[in-house]
Amino acid sequence: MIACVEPSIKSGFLEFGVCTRALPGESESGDLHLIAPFPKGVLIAVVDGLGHGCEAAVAARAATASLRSCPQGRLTDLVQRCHAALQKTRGVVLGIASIDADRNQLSWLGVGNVEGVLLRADPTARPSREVLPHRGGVLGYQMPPLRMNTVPVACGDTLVFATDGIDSSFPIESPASCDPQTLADDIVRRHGKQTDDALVLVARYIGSLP
Ligand SMILES: [Mn+2]
Repeated sequence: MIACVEPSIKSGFLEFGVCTRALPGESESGDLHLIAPFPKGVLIAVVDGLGHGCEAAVAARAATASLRSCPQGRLTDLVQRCHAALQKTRGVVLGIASIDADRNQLSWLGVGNVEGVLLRADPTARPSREVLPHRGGVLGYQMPPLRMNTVPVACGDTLVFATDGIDSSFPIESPASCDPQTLADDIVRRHGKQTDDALVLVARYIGSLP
């Protein structure tokens, strides 16, 4: 069953869509997302609790609660705090990004198997896409040395996060004109695996709303 949040939502500095599907037979997904605006920025995260079902969902909820409680600040500090909050859980892998809307910068990092790509709206931009820097590991269990990148971000640029319930070879066409929710739904429908929970988050940077 596919549970979609429709239509695309505008929040803070983003227009976004999320599509998620629990492993067939499970009532709960261990894949969760978080959009947490703060003054002059927004935190965006996708977490995948280890395994699936109830215990995976418990770990994923603990991770999003930790991040939501304090969404502003250095990403490495947020992730350290999240790691500490997950010690008694199965742990999670995650992709996380923080946008500084004053500077038009995006910082991001990944731990474990979450894919992330930032697609440029400007057709002449080179490179036309950036890939999430990530390291192997599991938050709450074995945290690797974190590797964070900071890149410029412009209005219309689109961030896509996908958990490993999505075939990692999923193609992403230039989505500048594509509605974020439609794109998220499409990726899950066409590239979701039947063997794991799946979640796709598509977030387009729109700057400050008038
Ligand atoms: Mn998974």
